[in-house]
Formats: sequence, C-alpha cells, structure tokens
Amino acid sequence: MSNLQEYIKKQYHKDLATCSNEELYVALLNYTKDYSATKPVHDSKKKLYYISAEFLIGKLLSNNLINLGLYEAIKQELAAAGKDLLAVEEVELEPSLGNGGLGRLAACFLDSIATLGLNGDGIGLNYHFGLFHQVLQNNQQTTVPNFWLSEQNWLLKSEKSYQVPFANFTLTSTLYDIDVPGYKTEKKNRLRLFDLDSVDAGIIHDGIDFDKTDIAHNLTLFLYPDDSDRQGELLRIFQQYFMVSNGAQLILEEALEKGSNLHDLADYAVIQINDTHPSLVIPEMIRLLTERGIEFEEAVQIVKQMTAYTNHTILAEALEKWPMDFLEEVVPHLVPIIRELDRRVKETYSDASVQIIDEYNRVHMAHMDIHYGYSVNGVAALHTEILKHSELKAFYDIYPEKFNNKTNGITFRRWLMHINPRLSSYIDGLIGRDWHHDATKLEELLSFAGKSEVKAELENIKAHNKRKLVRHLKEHQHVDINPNSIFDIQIKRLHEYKRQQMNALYVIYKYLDIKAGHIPARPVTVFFGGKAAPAYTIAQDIIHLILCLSEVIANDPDVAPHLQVVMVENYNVTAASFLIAAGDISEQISLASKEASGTGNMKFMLNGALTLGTSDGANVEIHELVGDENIYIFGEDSETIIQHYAKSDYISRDYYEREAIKPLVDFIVSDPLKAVGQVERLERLYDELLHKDWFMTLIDLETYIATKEHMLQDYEDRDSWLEKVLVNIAKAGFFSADRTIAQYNEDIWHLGE
Ligand code: 26V
Repeated sequence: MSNLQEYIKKQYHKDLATCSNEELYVALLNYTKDYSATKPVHDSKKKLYYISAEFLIGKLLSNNLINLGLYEAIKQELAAAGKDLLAVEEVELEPSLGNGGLGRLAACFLDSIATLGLNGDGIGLNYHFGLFHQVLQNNQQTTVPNFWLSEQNWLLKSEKSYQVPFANFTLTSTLYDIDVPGYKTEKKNRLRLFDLDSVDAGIIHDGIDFDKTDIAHNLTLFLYPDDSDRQGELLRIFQQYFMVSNGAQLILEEALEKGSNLHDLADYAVIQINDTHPSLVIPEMIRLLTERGIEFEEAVQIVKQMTAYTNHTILAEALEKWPMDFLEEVVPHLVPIIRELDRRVKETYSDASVQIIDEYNRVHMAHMDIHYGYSVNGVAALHTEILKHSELKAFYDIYPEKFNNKTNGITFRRWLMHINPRLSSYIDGLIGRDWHHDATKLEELLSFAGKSEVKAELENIKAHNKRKLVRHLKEHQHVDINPNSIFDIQIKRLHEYKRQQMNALYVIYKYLDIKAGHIPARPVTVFFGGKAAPAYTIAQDIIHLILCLSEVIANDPDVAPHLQVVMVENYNVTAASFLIAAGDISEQISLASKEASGTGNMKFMLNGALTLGTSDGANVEIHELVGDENIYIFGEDSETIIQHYAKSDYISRDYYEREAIKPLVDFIVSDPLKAVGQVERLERLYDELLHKDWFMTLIDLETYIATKEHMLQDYEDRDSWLEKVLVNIAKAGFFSADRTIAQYNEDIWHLGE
C-alpha cells in the first residue's frame, strides 16, 4: 500500500474515497512531484544536452508512477477506495509538444537516458499550446488551439533566467523544469523548457491564427505545425534562436560551476542536435565562447568536439535552408560567424553541394552541422545507408568517420507496461521480469511457440484491448465498432509519402469487391488517425476522402456489416496508447526510401500486431528479425524508387490505365462520393494521383491489395497467426530505446555512469 490516503488527508483534508477524479488527479500529480523531488539529479562531470524543438511527452502521470515504482501500490490503494486509476488519468491534459515521430522519439530517449543512469537533460521550449487539436466536421479537418497548461501541471519554475539578444531587442527567459525519473533509478534527469513571461494568449484571434510579428507576445505560444509563410518562418527562427541561446548559456553556466575553464568545455558537455531545428547552437556557442575570451579558432574547435547531429528525414522540403535575409533580420550577430564558417568550407572544398551558403544566399543548416560537428547519424540502417550513398554522399566522401547509424527505439515502460498491462504481466508470468531491464530477454518467449494455452491467452488479451478501444471511441467519438472485426490500423501524420491514400484506395477496392458479392470471412475495421499540416492541401484532401468513404460505407447496408472505416479524431499519444494495444494489422506502407525509420511500427510489433509494410525505414530491420514468415512485406525497394526519381521515369497515368487500378481511382470522383463530399477536394486529389503522384501511390497499389488480402486470409488460421504474433513480441527487444541510447552513449556521447 502507498501512503496516498495520508497525503490527501494532510494536504487536502479529505478522504480518498470522497474525492472526485479531478481532485484525485491533482493530488496524485503533486504526490508524484513531491516524491520525485526527493531524488537527486545527476551531477557527474560530463553531461549530455539533447536539444530539440519538440518533446512529445504525452500524459505523464502513469509513466512517472511506473518509473518511480509507485504504480501498482497506487492503483491498488485507489481500487480499495472504489477508484479507478484509468479514470483519474483521463483528467490529465496531454502535453502535445511535438508534431510526430521526431518529438516522440525525443521523449522516449529522455526516459531511456534516465533509466540507464546517464547524466543527460532535454532542452526545448515551453509551448503554451501544443500541436493543434483536430476536430473532424463536415468530413474535413478543422483546427483548434490545444491548451495543456492547466493551473496544476508538471512544470517546476526554476530560478534560472537568461538574456537573449535579437536584432532590435533583448528578451529575458524563464526556465521551467520537468523531472525525468528513470525506471526504478536512484537519480533523475530533467527536461528543461525555456519560456517568456510576456507571452500572451490574448493575441490569438481566429482558431489557431495569431499575430506572427508580435514576438514578445507570441514566441513560445505555439508549437509550429510546419506550414509556411514568411512571417511564420521568421517566427520559427526566433523560436530556434531563443531555444539554443538559452541552452548554450545554461550549458556554459553548468560547466563553469563544475570547474570548467571553457578550454575544456567538451569534457563537460556534449550536445545532440535533434534534426536541424537547434543548429544555430553552433554559431551561438562560438559567439558565447569568444565573448568569454576564447579565440575564434579555438572556439570552433571546441564546438566541433562537442556537437553531434541526427538526421531524421531525407524529404527535401523538410531540410531547413534559411534565407540569409531572414537571419540578418532576426540574429544579425550570428551572420558574420556563419559567413566565416562557410568561408572556411569554400576555401577547402570546391563542390557546391557541400557549402553552407548556397548560390541563392540560403544557409543549409544540415551542412553546418556536418562540417562543424563530429558525428552524423541516421535513425535506421537503411536510412543511414541512403544518407551515406545518396542524400549526403558528398559529405560521406569527405568525412566517412563521422557517419554512424542509430536505429530508433521506443520506451517499453510506456509502450508495453503502461498501454498493455495485461500483456506485460502475462509476459512476467511466463519468463519473469528480467526483460524490464534487458528487453532482449523477451526472446525467451520463443520457447512457448507451440503452446496452445499461451496463444489462447494472447488472443484473450488482444480481444480485451480491442473492447477497451471500442469503449474509448464510443465514449469520445460516439461511433460503434465491431470488436470481433479485424483491426487494421494506420496512425501517423498525414503525408503523401506515408501513403494513407493507398490505404484509402484499398478500402475502395474492398467496398467494390463486397458490392460484387464477395463477402469476407470476417468483418474488417480500417482505422486511420493523423493530423495534416494546416497548409498542406493534398493531405487535407486525403482526410476528406477517408471521411467520405467512411460515410458512404456506413450508409450502405450491403457493405457496412463487413467493412467499416474509422478516422480517429485528434490522433495523439493518448489515442495511440489505446489503438496500438488493440491492433491486428500495423500499416507501415510508406514509399520505400522515404520513411527514415518509423517508430509506430515498433510499438505495434511489441503489442502483437503483424506488420503490413514496404521495405522502408526500420521495417527492414523488423523483417530481418522476424523472418519472411512473420511479416507481410510488399512493394518496390528503395533502390528502385531512388532510380525512378533519378530518371524521372515514373508516370502515374501508365499505372492508372491498368484494369485493376482505374476503377479504384475513378471512384474518388464517383457520384456516391461526390454526394457526401466536396467536388473540389475530390477532383484535386484525383488529378494529383493521375498527373503527378510524386510519392508513387500507384506503383505499389496492386501488390499492396494482394498482400493485404492474403493477410486477411491468414488471419483465419488463428493458430498460425498467433504463432507469428508471439514471434513478433519476442523479437521486439531490439527496438527498446534503452538499446538505442546505449549505442549513442558508446559511439557518440561517452558519458561516465
Ligand atoms: C518535416 C516537414 C517540415 C516541412 C513540411 C514537410 C515536412 C515533412 C516531414 C517532416 C519531418 C520532420 C522530421 C521527422 O519527424 N522525422 C521522423 O523522425 C522519426 C524519428 O526519427 C522517424 O521515425 C520518422 O521516420 C521520420 O519521418
């Protein structure tokens, strides 16, 4: 038993049993914060600073209770008083401080860094509003501000504050910390989020629109949802510089406190640059060092020894290149430093493709990171190979020793123990608890492969999780879902390269097939979840198509009993925790070469869903681990796709003309769809697929449909399916973020324990 009851008595003069869930949440939040406050922070000499514009931490209550070793006792104490921890958890507002995979990865990494007992903090911004809240209405996405900072929250206001100079004014920061306890560790780390006291939500006018020029009032107001206009881009530079200048000042202060003379700064600090959003830390740290009396040349060398860069995407539009004018306007004091860094590159290398400032006077942030850092890593084996031999080949030729791979991972504390407690404790019963600290021990599950009672229990657990998801969606979205159907799930940001539109074309195929009298052995529910950037029109059109299909199918009595499409509203970490535990089929169908890694693929595998995917990102490594028998891989490989781009020889119309494809694409602009949808959106999407299709939807469509049909048939052989499920869970250990972080430390950070 925990002493929550006593705590509540003392703090709130109430009895646990008479508290509302809201009161219990606040009590538990403070109880957890107080408990965590007693833990010492890491203080060893060398420290990692993981700087990231995004930390998609999600709700923290259960995660922190698990890590602090309090979860079971609290759950039981609540249950004894007739209270349900799950219901208390509902009260917490989700901090959605990230767009997607990159931000969630940063959150998983913080958990593993603390769990491995490493000294490492996250550095970021305290956005007052997280990624927009998505509302689905009239078969479209609309966006609403997503406030998460209720009066009682996880932030601890610190005493620290720094001056950050911009072109025409200087801003003073406030630092808030969030404790990051490791899993049953003695010490803790922190997530350090910088903020500005003058930020004011009053400047928001319509939806998520606000005055983007009013920096003192808007700087940390919103997480940037990656759309683009000039003012928005300038604001992004303001945010990035505010983050890294504060971060660099904090790093210097902490190193000095520990006795650094600054010449030896690299013995005290290592910076991991998470994608290029924090890249300005390089010139800023050089500036701050020279201000403190270090010669420029030495400052460059110090920074080079202490910064490492992670690349998370090869999509050209996502690789930041800031026009020099923008930097002049926001951070003119960094411009001479960047010019000098570029001059040195130009002096040594004539190849235009490796320069920092290009012919259009744009600053390539990744190029600065690669020249002036000591490590460059990709996030899955295939991705790193593509960086080395294609996207960043010119850099790899110069600096082969800097390149290394760090295949992504996920924290099993959240993505198994928390979201799937039944499976987690069933595994404990089968193989003991060693896997809690060494996830590769899950392989011991393989010895149960032939056991029918184990398979029966895996089936029961999945059925339980499906019912839980069904109840959740009934409550939140008022939709009725058949818990006995196959749950086929695609959840991730909306993007053409992820090819939700290909899945939608499968739905059309299935709809027409059922209409033609082919009744499936078992009903299928196709779930989608994901947000589209507000400025990304085609992604909005894809959401529209999915919602229109959902409506047409639901209203067709011939088809509705056999097929359902559910677009989950406002997909976020909380929704993911219900969906992932309940999935049978994990859709990982990006165009090969485009998904750097993916991490949802790992979460589904760990929870016993089978992957339907292309040879992309970490799918390739999942395939290698589980073998051909236990995964459904289809589609062209990355080399073929890269060749198509190189030769510009993919012509979508050629595929469209095929007998199996044309009716599916044509259905997008058919009468039944137009009757429930907007003609403009449907026609734009149809035209895009027919005339452009930059992410080659049609190239893999036929083999995708065939593979999915095959998979649905295989589902009917329950014994063999559950055997595959068991193998997937058993082999998921490699994808623990603990392994990833151990590798970062071994190869890049070299932190003492
Ligand atoms: C950024 C942008 C910004 C401009 C508009 C379009 C666009 C499209 C994509 C992105 C991606 C940002 C980087 C990112 O989130 N990468 C993801 O990182 C994950 C963690 O490493 C990885 O699993 C995903 O495959 C990768 O897409």
